[in-house]
Amino acid sequence: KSHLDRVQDNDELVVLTRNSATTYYQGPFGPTGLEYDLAKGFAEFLGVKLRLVTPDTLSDILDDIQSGRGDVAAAGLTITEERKRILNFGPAYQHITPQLVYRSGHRAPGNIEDLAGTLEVVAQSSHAEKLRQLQKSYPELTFLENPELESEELLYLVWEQVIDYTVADSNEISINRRFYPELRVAFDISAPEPLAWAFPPGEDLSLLNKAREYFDKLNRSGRLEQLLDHYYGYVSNFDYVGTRRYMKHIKERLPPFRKWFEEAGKETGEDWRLLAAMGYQESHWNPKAVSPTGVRGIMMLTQKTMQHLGINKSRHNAQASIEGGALYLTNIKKKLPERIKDPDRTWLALAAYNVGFGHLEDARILAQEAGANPDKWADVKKFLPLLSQKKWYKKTRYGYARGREPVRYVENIRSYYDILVWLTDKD
Ligand code: ILE
Repeated sequence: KSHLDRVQDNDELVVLTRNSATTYYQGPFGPTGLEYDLAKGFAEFLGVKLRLVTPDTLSDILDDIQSGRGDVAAAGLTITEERKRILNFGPAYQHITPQLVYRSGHRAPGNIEDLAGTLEVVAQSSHAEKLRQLQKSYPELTFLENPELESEELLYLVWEQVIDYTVADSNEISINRRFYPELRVAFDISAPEPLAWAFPPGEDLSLLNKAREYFDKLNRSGRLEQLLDHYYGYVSNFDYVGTRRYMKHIKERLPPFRKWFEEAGKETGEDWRLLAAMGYQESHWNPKAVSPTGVRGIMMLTQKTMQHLGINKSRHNAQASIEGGALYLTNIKKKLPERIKDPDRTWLALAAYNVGFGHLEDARILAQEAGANPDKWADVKKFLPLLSQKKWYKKTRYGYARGREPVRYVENIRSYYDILVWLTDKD
């Protein structure tokens, strides 16, 4: 029986992937990520169910697909010379550039000979392969292959100044720079490279040929373009403005929306300035804002959430979006145990607004198990980031989450809120 027949007989497509912002994770509004969307589409195209498997490491993904423990590996994999010898690759769906990353405040290396410090990359990654090649021309070049961590985790270590450099794919870098703006690209490690799905080795190309058909269709319909734009398009024009810029926006952008924030505040009992601070964090008070997870408008809600809240207006309608955001926040607050009082109640609810209620619960459980207080934001915020590390999220109900994101989210809103309170208390 052919590979395709087996998939169809089992009524299941087993896709090996990894948890990361560019591939697959549980977002606040359900499973998301480019690979997730592509894999789901492919399973539908084949008329079978989708089963996602997330092996522990990149090496495991490669081993598993090589020995046929999985039908396809969809994990932001680069087509490399070494891999081509042991795997079959589907069509390229995206081109990315591997880049060397350092932290601002440190000297920017000009080129590979200019590195002064520790360089770590994901073990068995395309980056390790590339660096090994470079070592032939630059024998001085040394680096470590980290067998446990994801490339996002290595980016974080650079940010934390635990290591000096890493190499990561340009798409992962741009997404992660929104949260770690101090990460900087020093230079490209190579020309752009294709990403593609990997299939088990051998002569049986029946499933791979189906994937070709599928990607052809996505290409022709413009759907692939749309997906890439959906996940990456916004990144380049997303910036973390400083306080001065924020003050300027308070004068220039906030006034037309102020009455809607006040109205939503009255309706829900929330301080309008908190809602306004959320709106700023979400969209910089831009009613046309669009983001990767399909959220839109001033308060960055999904259409589903809007409907769920009983608001049948466009999310680009500022008043509707603001009302939706406020209602959504109070709904989350109602779900938190009575005993949690403000301000912790608000900070925890905001974190859930950003990362999803289930993930917040997971972090609170981890906090409790460690003897910390699950009702205190200051404690919970130490546990949220653990949700992006396998050894922790393995034990949780909802699994991987970009746990540093809600922390930054809440802390930003708190600063925006403080400033707004300070400004409006003066007048
Ligand atoms: N694109 C890179 C690779 O294929 C990533 C490394 C997945 C983390 O190795």
